[in-house]
Amino acid sequence: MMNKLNSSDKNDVASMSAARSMSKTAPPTKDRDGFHLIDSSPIAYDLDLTATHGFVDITYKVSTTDSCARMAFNRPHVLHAFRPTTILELRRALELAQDDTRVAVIILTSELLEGERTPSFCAGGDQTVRSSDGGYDDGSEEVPRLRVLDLQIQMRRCPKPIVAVVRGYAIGGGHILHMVSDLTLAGEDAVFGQTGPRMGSFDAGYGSVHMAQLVGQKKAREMWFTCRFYSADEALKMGLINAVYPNDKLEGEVGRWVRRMVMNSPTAIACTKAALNADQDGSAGIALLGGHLTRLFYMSEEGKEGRAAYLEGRAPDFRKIPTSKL
Ligand code: 1HA
Repeated sequence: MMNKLNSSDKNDVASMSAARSMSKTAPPTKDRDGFHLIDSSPIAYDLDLTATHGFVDITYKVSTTDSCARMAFNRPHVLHAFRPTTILELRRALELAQDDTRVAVIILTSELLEGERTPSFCAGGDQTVRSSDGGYDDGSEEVPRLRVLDLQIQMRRCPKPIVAVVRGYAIGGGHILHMVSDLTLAGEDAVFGQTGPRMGSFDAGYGSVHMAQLVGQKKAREMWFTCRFYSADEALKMGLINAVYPNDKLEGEVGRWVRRMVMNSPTAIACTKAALNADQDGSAGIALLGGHLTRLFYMSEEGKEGRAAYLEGRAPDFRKIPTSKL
């Protein structure tokens, strides 16, 4: 009964029956959720789509077995600092993952060159292409821009959960990308921090507002005003991340989290994500949640009757449909 489960054991896990005790008097246990029984082998990616899409600053892969996509910074010589090209590619990859019906969860991480380079998730904006004209400029766009802000918004609006998987440095704009991700799983060598006020930058958007929601106002001010760095354990204690694992166990544990999430209802997750974001995102946040509702309504009998009546040139007959239980 206590076998390891993988995502193909959908019925078993949906009822969480494998974690059920045979005894009718067993004490309640948090292990009843069956999470510990889920397969914790690293995810195997059967599709490497990096070259297909001409990506050079990132890699992009899909696992059709585990229903997830993985987009990874691939600039280890600068600790995965991003330039405009990197952000353009990430935005395209996110679009691909969002529209791919084989994908339910999206991982944002970095390629590691263990033993050759300091592990890093992302060291923020590449300062060698920071222009004096109000943005970053590597020749890929007409005008210097701060496109990472658009990526942050795209991540918030993406209906699928985004999991940041962090080894090493998550600094500056890289730190903000992990915060904007829905979940963060870290290796024990992860280091988190902002550097803006030391090197002439700041993020007065999610980088400040969302940080304060995660760690509280005092800690957020400390992070920004002092530019101190924090260990993975400290980050966990302050609510900045979800879990820390030994470096050699991280990929397997990521597999476990992903496999559990892809067993759950994508619609429930999408609507909850939109709801959790709605207060910070104001009217745009409510509009996204409202858009999810409208799409569901379009699939309902009432929605279809309205369309049919219009196309058939008759009055709609909503009375033939049992009244809404809302
Ligand atoms: O704030 C924003 C924005 C705000 C609003 C809107 C848009 C924004 C967009 C971006 C940003 C920002 O990201 S600002 C923050 C930019 N990032 C930083 O200030 C971090 C800079 N890096 C460091 O402080 C350190 O590298 C480190 C603490 C993360 C690690 O130190 P370490 O292990 O001593 O490595 P280090 O030798 O410094 O770096 C390794 C190599 O990577 C170096 O190159 P090398 O000398 O080997 O040729 C280093 O220059 C390069 N590198 C690291 N970070 C960056 C970088 N090169 C360019 N840009 C970087 N950010």
